[in-house]
Amino acid sequence: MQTLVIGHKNPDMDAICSAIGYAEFKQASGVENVCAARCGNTNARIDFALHKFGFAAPVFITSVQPRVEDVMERDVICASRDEPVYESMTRIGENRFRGLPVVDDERRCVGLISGFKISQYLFPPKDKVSSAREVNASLRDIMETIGGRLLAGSPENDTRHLILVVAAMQTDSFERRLALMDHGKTVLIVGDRRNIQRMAIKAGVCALIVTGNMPVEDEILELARHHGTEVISSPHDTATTVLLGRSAVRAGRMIYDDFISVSADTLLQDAQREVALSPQFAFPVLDDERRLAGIISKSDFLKQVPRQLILVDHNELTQAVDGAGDISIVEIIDHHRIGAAPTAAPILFMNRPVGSTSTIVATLFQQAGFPISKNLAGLLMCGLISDTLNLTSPTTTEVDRAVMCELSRISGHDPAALASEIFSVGSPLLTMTADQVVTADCKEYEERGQRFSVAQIEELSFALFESKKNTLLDELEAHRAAHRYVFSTLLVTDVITQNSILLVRGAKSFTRLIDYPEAGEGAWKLDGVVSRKKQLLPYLTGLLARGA
Ligand SMILES: [Mn+2]
Repeated sequence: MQTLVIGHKNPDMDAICSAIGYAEFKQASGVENVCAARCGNTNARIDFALHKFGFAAPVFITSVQPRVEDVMERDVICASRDEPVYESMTRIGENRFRGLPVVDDERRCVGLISGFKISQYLFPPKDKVSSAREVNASLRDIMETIGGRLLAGSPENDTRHLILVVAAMQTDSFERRLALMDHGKTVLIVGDRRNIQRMAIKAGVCALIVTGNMPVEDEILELARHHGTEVISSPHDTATTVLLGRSAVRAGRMIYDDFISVSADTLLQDAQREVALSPQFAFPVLDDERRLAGIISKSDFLKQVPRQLILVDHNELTQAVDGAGDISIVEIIDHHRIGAAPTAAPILFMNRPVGSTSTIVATLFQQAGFPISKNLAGLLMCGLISDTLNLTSPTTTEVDRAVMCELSRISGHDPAALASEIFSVGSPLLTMTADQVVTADCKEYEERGQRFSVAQIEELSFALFESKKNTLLDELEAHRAAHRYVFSTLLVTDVITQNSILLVRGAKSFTRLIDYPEAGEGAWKLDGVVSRKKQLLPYLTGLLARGA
C-alpha cells in the first residue's frame, strides 16, 4: 500500500513544504512506502526554497483515479501460440482458470484460448462427431504429446491436417476401409497386429502409432523405412493415445482472436464499463505493441486500489487532486475552513487555526520527540513565512511565533532575511503571463450551491499592477466563463505594505454588493487584507449569503 502525502491543486509554498515535511514525519514514525506528492506545478519561489534547502519537488501526480494497472495481475500465465493444446489445457487445469491468453514469440497477444473451446474440440457434439478424428498438428507434436518413442523415420515439425484412424477390426474389413482412406493424411493407431501394420505401410499411410508399448517386429520397421512411414510407439492404450494425439493441435489454432483488451492506464471505471457485458473470462492488458502487460478479470474490479492519500493544507475535495474521492483518504492535516467530504471510516483529521500547515507539521515532530533536520527546518520556515507573510498576516498565532523561533534556531536562518529572499524571487506580475497569474494559486469553493474561485499573488509593490490590470481582468473573465463560476477573483497582495487590491469578474448582482472602495472598473482596494482564508473568504461568503 502506497501512501501519498499531497497538498491542494495549484500548490503554494505551504502545500509543498508541509507535504514534504509530513511525509518525513510519517517515515520517522515507521510508516512504509509513503511519499510526498503534488498535483500542480511549482513556481519560482517554491523552486527557490526547494533548491536552497536541498529538496526535490514532490512527485507530480495529475490524477489518483484508479487505473487498470492498479489492480491487474502482472504475473500472467499464458499459452504459447505454438504449443500443443494439451499443455495449455494442463495449465488451465492446474490453475483452475477458464482459459489463457495466447502469445507469439514476442509476447504479443494473438488471442484467447478457453477450456470450454478445447473440450468442445476434444468432445465434439454428436452431429460433428466425425471431426473427432481430425487433428492439425505435426507428427512430432503428436509424438511428444502422447509421450511416444520413435521406432522408424524422422517425424517433421510442420503442422499438417492429419486423420487419426483406429484399426480395431478384422483384416478383411480393414482392407476394405483402407481403400477409402486418404493415405497421405492417415495416422493409423494400432496394436500388435502384424498383417494390418504391413497392409497400411504398403498402402502408404503417413504414420503408424503402435499402442501399449507393444513390440514391433524388425521386418515391419524395415518395411516402414523402405516406404517412408513413421512408426511411433505409444505407452498408452488406444483410447488414451487417440485423446492425447488429438490434443497435439497447437494452441494458436484454437484461439478467439476477436477479444476485448484494455490498456494499463485505462481508468478502472471506463474499463469496467467496457467489459461489463462481455462473456470473456478475462481481459488481456496490452501495451502499444499489443504485448501482454497483464490481465484483468471481472473480480479484479472489486480489489482495493493499493494507494491511499493524506491531504495536507486543504480538506475540500474541490481543491484536491483529481480522483481523491475515489480512493481512501486516511488523514487530513490542515488549517483552513472545514469543507471536507464525509468519509467511510474514521480518520485522523487535524485542523488547527494556525498560520500554516508547516507550523502543524513542526509541532507534530516536537510532540513525537523526533528531531527536525536542519534542512527540513529551513523548508518548513518557508511554508510558514509564505502563508503568514512572515508572521504579519492576521492568521498568525502564538504557536506560529514559537515554531518560527525554534525552526530558526535549528536551521540557523533568520526569518526576516529568508522572507525577503523568498518574496524577491519571481514577482508573479513580472515573470508570469496573465493566464498564469490568474490560475497559479487559484482555489475553487462551493457555497450555497454556488461555485467561485479565489486566486492570490504576492508582490513587493503595486508598481507593475496598473499596466497589467485590464489583461488580468480579461483572463479572470475567461477563467470564470470556462469553469462556469458565479464569480472569479484575484487578490493582489503587497507584502510590504500589507494591503491588497481585489479584481472581480462575475454577475453584476454580486459585484454591486462589494462595499470596499473601488479602484477603477472591476477592482477594489482592500487595505489591511492579506489573508485569503481568514479575511477574504469569509467576506465573499458573507456577500453570497446577503445576495441569496
Ligand atoms: Mn497553508
